[in-house]
Amino acid sequence: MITPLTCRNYIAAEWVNAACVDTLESRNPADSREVVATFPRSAAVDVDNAVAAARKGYRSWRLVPAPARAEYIHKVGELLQKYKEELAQIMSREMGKPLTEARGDVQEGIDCAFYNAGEGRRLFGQTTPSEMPNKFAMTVRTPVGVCALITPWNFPVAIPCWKMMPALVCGNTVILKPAEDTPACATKLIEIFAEAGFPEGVVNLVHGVGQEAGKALVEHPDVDLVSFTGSSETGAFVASTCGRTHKRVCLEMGGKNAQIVMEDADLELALEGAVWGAFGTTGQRCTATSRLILHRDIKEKFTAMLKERTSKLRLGAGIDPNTDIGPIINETQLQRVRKYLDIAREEGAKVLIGGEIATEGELQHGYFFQPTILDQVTPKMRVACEEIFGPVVAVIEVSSFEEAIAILNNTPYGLSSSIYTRDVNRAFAAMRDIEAGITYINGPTIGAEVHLPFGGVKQTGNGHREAGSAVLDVFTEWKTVYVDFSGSLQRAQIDNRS
Ligand code: UN1
Repeated sequence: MITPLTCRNYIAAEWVNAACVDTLESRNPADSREVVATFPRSAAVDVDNAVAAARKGYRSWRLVPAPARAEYIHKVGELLQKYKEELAQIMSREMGKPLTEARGDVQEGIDCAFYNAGEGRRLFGQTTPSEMPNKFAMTVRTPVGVCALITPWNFPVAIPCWKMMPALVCGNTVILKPAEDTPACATKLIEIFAEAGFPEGVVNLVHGVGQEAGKALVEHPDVDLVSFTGSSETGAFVASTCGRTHKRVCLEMGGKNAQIVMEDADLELALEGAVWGAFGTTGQRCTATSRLILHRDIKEKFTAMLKERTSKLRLGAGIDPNTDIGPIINETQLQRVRKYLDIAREEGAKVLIGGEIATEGELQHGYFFQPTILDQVTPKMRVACEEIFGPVVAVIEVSSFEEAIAILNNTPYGLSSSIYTRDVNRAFAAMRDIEAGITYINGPTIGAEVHLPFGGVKQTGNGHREAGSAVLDVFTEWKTVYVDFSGSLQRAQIDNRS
């Protein structure tokens, strides 16, 4: 057993204890006997301290030229490269994903660093003609202020990076409140930010429980912006609180992503996409494929192929190089997935493979669920509508392209989507008609890249996008500037034309 890491808060460039001595633990989901880290149960007073530090830091950070701010981000990118393996090992133990995926998660953070570092020399505004002679008009981006960033456990490095890096390059200061399940990942990540030498108060970390530290941050009157990735229920609370307290808010919530496989698709390719999209990261991505919409002409063949391929997947600890599928994050989530299987059976879905908690050998010590295919699912069943967030995929049969698109769209969510077809006309029609923030043609629903907008329509989000240059609209305010060099008063909105 490795000694658990003792995590502390990071406020005003110091590692500090929380006011309350209570601590909580994160455990290895592949072997719940192992404590990975202990972390403080921060209260409103700790949040107050972090917000005060971030406010103080903001006064000078906003005035640091953006290219100089970007150099810190670049340094974080280099340090992430240096500590990549160490971070990936911690992540595999604390969150459970296979090492190859954990390295990919850190790499996403590295890519995000170098992309956002480049933004320091862009942050473009516009210039445009004025109605008046000898008058100049332009727009500039200005920071929003103190940003509370509330992040989930499923991408414990990449998602904090997505939020912190653009926020910082735009001149904001940040308080990260990471998920309770992954405090060690957050601590290691913030150690890297500390090593990069950001000025005091620019980067802050507050551990704790969502209902306590998270809630206090969202309600805090001196927080200007909340960026949240997580469940729809918590997102609704965040949205309403931010509405009431007049904060800017960016939400990234649930998904019920589907992959369509048409009768003309390359079935081997679609199969690999389905397996990776549904069972990669144990189905615990908000982009995971949780519905497979199959054309009736290939449905029997494709589900047989899928069953065969799924039967070969090996469950195990993330740090074991033979593992294809890691554990579910914790007992609560494991039981939630199991309950959905009860619901599926009651609703009349057929369990083609899997469907149970895995308990053989070493697996009994962890939170493992067998990769599961549900057949004969109809669009109205709860398992076809609700986000499960586990290795469970629901198969729905359709008779036409139009029906496939209609069923894909028949969900309150709209994050990711995919269609496998060789017909270029259908591919373009799908691109146009699918209601989702992301559509893949002949690729799985997972695997978004950091330089493109990430986010969803309908109940997945609130109209914002993360990543790419679109995220700048979250972390900056537009300022419109008019410069009148005529030397005389020019009155706008006066019309002398008769
Ligand atoms: C998430 O699950 O919240 O597109 C993020 C993907 C990853 C990010 C997933 N790049 O699958």
